[in-house]
Amino acid sequence: MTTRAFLVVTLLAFCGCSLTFAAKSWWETASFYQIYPRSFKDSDGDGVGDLNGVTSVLPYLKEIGITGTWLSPFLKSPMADFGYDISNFTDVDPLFGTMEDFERMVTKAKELDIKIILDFVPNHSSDECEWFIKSAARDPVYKDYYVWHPGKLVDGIRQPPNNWVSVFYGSAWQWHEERQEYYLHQFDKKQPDFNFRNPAVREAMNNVLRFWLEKGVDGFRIDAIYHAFEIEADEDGNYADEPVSGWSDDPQDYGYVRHIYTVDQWETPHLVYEWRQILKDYEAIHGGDERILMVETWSPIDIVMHYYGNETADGGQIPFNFQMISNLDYNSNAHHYAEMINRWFQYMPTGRTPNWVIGNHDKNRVGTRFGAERIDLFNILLLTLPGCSITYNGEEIGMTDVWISWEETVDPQACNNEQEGYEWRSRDPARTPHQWSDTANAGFTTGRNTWLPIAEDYKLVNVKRERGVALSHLNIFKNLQELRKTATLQDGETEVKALNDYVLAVKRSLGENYTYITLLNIFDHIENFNLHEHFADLPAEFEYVLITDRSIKRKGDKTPTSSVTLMPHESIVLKSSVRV
Ligand SMILES: *[C@@H]1O[C@H](CO)[C@@H](O)[C@H](O)[C@H]1NC(C)=O
Ligand SMILES: *[C@@H]1O[C@H](CO)[C@@H](O)[C@H](O)[C@H]1NC(C)=O
Ligand SMILES: *[C@@H]1O[C@H](CO)[C@@H](O)[C@H](O)[C@H]1NC(C)=O
Ligand SMILES: CC(=O)N[C@H]1CO[C@H](CO)[C@@H](O)[C@@H]1O
Ligand SMILES: [Ca+2]
Ligand SMILES: [Ca+2]
Repeated sequence: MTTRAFLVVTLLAFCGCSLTFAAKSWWETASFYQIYPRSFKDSDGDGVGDLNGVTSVLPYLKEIGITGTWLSPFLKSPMADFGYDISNFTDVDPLFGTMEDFERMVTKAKELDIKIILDFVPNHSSDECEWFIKSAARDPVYKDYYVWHPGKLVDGIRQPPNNWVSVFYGSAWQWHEERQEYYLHQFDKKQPDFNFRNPAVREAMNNVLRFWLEKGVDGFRIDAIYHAFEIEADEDGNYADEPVSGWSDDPQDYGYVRHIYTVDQWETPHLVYEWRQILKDYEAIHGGDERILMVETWSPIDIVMHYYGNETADGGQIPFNFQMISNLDYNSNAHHYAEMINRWFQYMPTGRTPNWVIGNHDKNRVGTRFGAERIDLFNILLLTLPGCSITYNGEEIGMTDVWISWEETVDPQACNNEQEGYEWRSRDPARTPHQWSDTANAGFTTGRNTWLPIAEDYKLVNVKRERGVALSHLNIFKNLQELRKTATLQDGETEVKALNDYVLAVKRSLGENYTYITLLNIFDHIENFNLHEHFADLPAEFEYVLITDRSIKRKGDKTPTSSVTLMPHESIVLKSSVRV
């Protein structure tokens, strides 16, 4: 045996690492948490959450095992879309605090070893952004920062350039009196789209990334990237109509046309590669842990995969995996679950890391979409699958949607439309204030009013109470984070399968280490399985390491592998009694 081979063998024996030797980067098994700052914690009693509020509860993130948090925007904004309409990309909105407050938050997060990820909203700016104002005034530097068009004349009447529709209803083109042209807005008319075909715009956005890297952020979550590019104008400067979909008979409705020219243009992933290079350049000069990009795109899965990178360029480390959000509902059975999870593995390029998302500020809460009896199920699933998990604030305590009257509704996606059907369009129900305690306004604010109502169930569903209840959603979440630290859950192989229509199993194994099996009973039947019939090479006995309030077994109880029983809606994690 040569010395070198001997060294490798002893190293392997010594540290017990798996044969693929590469050390993992911090984010690869991270547990991320999305904070919606308006609703997390209010520090000054105005009823709106803010940065000092977030700073004050960072120890809570530590308590629940969070590695990093991405925060929805808190940048300068007229708040036509609650901060997704940014008027200054390098300034904090006074509603959320000051740049000094931001810096304090970063410092505190670093002390606690929690990574801070900023929401980067490149698809548009606010119409109150200085760049837009100058563009409208045809300032030579900014003239082409946005997508402008004179429109067309039909019978002498000026019409928008084409039939493109905004996500928030109505034409995607807005007439601008001063410039005497239309500008493109894929969202609200107060959110003009940038012209990413202009190199100056790309450089301006690159500088925004550099600015925040200098401020110490650990990465960015890129909002709605699939809207970045539109099809190029033809020789006459015109943009083609999108084909009518046949799904809606209202030409103002976003579903009226098929979006083949306004989303998912081939250039878009390359924009993300360019941004990743900026992060790498920064790391090369300043060192420190890897900076990350999370990419939000609601695209078909084969397109999503392009955001990981190509053969020569890296893209985002975490293109959000929305398979479960988009394709599962209340009635989905275990085969659907298995299929949605395995699809990601099938499509993911080798060497990349999977990620799992089940909720965010744009979707109904898990307990409302899938039923309160499945809240633990999803937390258990997300935290025992390999790769990174992303939890929307409040899901760890099992918050559910809050019904909000039309009068109290504030989400533009609902308010820009007629009243009929607003409940279906409004994203407010999943954005209500975080429930910290059973005191007034759930401990969210010391003020009298809150920007959205507090959930009626806050006296039962809150952090303080759940800390004291052994099998609360919160404590189950915390127990999961402890389990996640084991070598098998960090590095193990994964097998996901439906045992029948009702029960999903996730097996994690790692060489000669303990094997873990997550069993999720999605429905309300009692189920019994001989796990030997479903998985090879299992030892004769397993131990319960995680139970829920549906369980009749206790933690530490043993079960023969040949006969594992699940109660209705019971989700558990089992650990092999011996190393296999
Ligand atoms: C098994 O896991 C333990 C910790 O749970 C770890 O110390 C050990 O190195 C692992 N062994 C192998 C063979 O992976
Ligand atoms: C953004 O705000 C900063 C700080 O107030 C200011 O220096 C900068 O010029 C502003 N940028 C734009 C584009 O308005
Ligand atoms: C990958 O993307 C980079 C950056 O956009 C580009 O220059 C390169 O040609 C692409 N490589 C392949 C193999 O497509
Ligand atoms: C997916 C999506 O629509 N993301 C964001 C894009 O921008 C709009 C408008 O600002 C936001 O409302 C969305 O949340
Ligand atoms: Ca406040
Ligand atoms: Ca765009």
